[in-house]
Amino acid sequence: MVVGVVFFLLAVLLAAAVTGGSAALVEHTFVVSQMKLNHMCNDTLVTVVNGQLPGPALEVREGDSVVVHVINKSPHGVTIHWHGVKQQLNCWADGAGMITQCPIQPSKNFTYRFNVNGQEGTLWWHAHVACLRATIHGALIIRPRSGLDSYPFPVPDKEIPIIIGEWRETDLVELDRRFGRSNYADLPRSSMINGKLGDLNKCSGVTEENYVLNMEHGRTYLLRIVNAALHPQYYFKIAGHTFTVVATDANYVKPYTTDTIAIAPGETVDALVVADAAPPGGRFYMVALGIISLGPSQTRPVFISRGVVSYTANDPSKEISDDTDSIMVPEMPDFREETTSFYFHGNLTSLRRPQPVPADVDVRLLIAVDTGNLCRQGSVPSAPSYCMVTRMNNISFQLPAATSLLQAHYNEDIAMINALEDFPSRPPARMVFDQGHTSKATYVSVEGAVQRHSGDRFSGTADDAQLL
Ligand SMILES: *[C@@H]1O[C@H](CO)[C@@H](O)[C@H](O)[C@H]1NC(C)=O
Ligand SMILES: *[C@@H]1O[C@H](CO)[C@@H](O)[C@H](O)[C@H]1NC(C)=O
Ligand SMILES: *[C@@H]1O[C@H](CO)[C@@H](O)[C@H](O)[C@H]1NC(C)=O
Ligand SMILES: *[C@@H]1O[C@H](CO)[C@@H](O)[C@H](O)[C@H]1NC(C)=O
Ligand SMILES: [Cu+2]
Repeated sequence: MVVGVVFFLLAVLLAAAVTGGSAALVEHTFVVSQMKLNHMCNDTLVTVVNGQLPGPALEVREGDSVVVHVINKSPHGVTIHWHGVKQQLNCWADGAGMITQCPIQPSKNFTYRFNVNGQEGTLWWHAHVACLRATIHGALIIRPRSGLDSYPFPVPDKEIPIIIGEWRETDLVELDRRFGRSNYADLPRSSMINGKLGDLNKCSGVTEENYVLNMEHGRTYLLRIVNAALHPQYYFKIAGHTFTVVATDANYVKPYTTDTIAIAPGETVDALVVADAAPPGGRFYMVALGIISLGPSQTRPVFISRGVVSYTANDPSKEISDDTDSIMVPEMPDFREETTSFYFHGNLTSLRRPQPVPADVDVRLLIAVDTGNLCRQGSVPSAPSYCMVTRMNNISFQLPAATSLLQAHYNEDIAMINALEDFPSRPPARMVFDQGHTSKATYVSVEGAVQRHSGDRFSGTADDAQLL
């Protein structure tokens, strides 16, 4: 009998070995706190995880269970959203502030528990309260359960997370309040690559540090690129190199070769790079350039950060003081140009066989998304009369103030559930779909939008949908 059990266990263990092992429990502690960072002649107080910007990368295998203890030592309420994780049966762990949970209050803690099933590639995590995600973020790397040999591409020699971010000197909670009042005047001071502003940024004769990636000639690298910026898309290039895109947002794609990556905020792109550029001992700038949609008469500063790919494997601190003229510079698309991004995304197709989709349609929904201004009624005197909101079919949204939506649903809070309006199946007015380069939908004739949850109410105004 005992022998039988032992054999059974051995069989289970062997089966596990053949399939690459069983799911593991990956446990981390995230301490959220504030620290001062000095860039561009200013000390700025930033809220970060574990004293790092970007925060720590979580590395898991498909099928693993993840446990993250968040200890909030900052003065702000925070949640952590596991961006892109499907969260099947883990909805309490999704971390969307006031949707799935109330923010973790200062000096409190909260433990996230979720499973990462059926997804491989790169995702990321970020704060989901106010604009804190600008500094509270990091990569979430999901490798195949049965080992790297099951990558649908040649196994790289090394994997490198590349986090594109923005350096802002404005307090991020205050920034969120200003955005809520349609004040978009606060711009980032610079972009960042892996927390470095790069040598295009100088202040009082001090040049900001570059992110340096040492490569060995002939080796293959898998870059796991995340756009953690608040707003813009980015173009990303490395002089003298091409990328083979193999995945986006934790979905494998048919390998696509390009010299320019376009990446939207929140998006991830996994791309192979072979260190095969001549000269073999050379150095090459990598550039992240923010894309801005601008009218012909508008101007805006350019947001750009550059790092250095170096084949020299010297002491990186020595390289920065080196003569930078010898570093090869990539030719970037214009920062107002959107076609490159359009084609980049058009060339991404799934590697998997087409999934069966339902062929018979029971209900057709027409969904129009736009932004417009709403008139705030009877609200605080200091509040401005307009604030910009995004709308779907004339319905906007305001976060509840006291109870999260999931909690209200779970507790059958009827009053709160009744406050949610039914989403209309069509927009209230005819829409024009501009086929020009902006392809934005706009109302032809417009009335106001209202949505209530709790707290402030909105009422419509006559000409509130401005074309952006
Ligand atoms: C940061 O430094 C610049 C000078 O480089 C200054 O003009 C600006 O006001 C400073 N910003 C803050 C928030 O201190
Ligand atoms: C989190 O808070 C609970 C209750 O306040 C406490 O028992 C626990 O030790 C805390 N955990 C950590 C990791 O600080
Ligand atoms: C793919 O990229 C090429 C080159 O930029 C472009 O000409 C083509 O139209 C793109 N394909 C799609 C479907 O967007
Ligand atoms: C949009 O919603 C508001 C508030 O419910 C309503 O007064 C207005 O008529 C709606 N607009 C249109 C075009 O239906
Ligand atoms: Cu997200």
